[in-house]
Amino acid sequence: MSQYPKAFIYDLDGVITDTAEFHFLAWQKLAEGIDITIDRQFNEQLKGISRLESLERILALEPSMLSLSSDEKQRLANQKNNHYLELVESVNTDDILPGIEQLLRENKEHQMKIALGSASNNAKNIVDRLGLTHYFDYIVDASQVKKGKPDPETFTTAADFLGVPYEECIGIEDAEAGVEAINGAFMFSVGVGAVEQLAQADYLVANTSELVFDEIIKRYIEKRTIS
Ligand code: B16
Ligand code: MG
Repeated sequence: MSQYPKAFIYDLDGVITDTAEFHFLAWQKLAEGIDITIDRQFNEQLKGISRLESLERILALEPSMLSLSSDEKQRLANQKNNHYLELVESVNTDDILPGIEQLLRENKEHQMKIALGSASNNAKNIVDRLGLTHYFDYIVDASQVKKGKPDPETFTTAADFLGVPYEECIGIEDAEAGVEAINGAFMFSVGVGAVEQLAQADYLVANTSELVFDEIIKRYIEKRTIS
């Protein structure tokens, strides 16, 4: 038991629920309004990245847009968020990704701490809509960190609040920037997605239904034994 990790820190978008599609649709609508086209492949690099940083990456596709004032950029970011908030109104308990609630339950059964580490300012709202708030000992969203992913601050802020050493935490992420953040915090990283983006994860699964508690713990213990 002492070899077990003491905390699990979950990313939100792409791990607990698939809000990535809503972020994509909201950005696409915003981009269309300023004559920029984005596709799902481009959207991959926006995953886990803050709202303003995502906007900068979109504007960089059309160099004339880079001269916009910061007020104008803020206005566009707000507009995107309004599109996003309209889309997430339909989010409910059916939108929890497969395997997630089972994993949260097993964390609780093993007296492990549970935190959320999200780059989204809407994280608390989404977790509430999913009916999962009671599982979380702490929620870190974009408002609590100075440096977003790939900086480790999102994950270290959660572990510091929980009082758990970083090496005894497991972080779960679907984004390249997120896996980099977990690794940078010297936590055990579980990646959900494709090896092309997440090769740096300590343990990689293709989708959330493969997030099996016993297997994650086994891999964590193996890594801790070797290092
Ligand atoms: P918001 P995560 C991230 O959530 C999303 O992956 C990313 O696409 C989004 O831009 C970011 O949150 C900010 O979201 O506009 O709601 O503040 O994956 O870190 O849970
Ligand atoms: Mg994510």
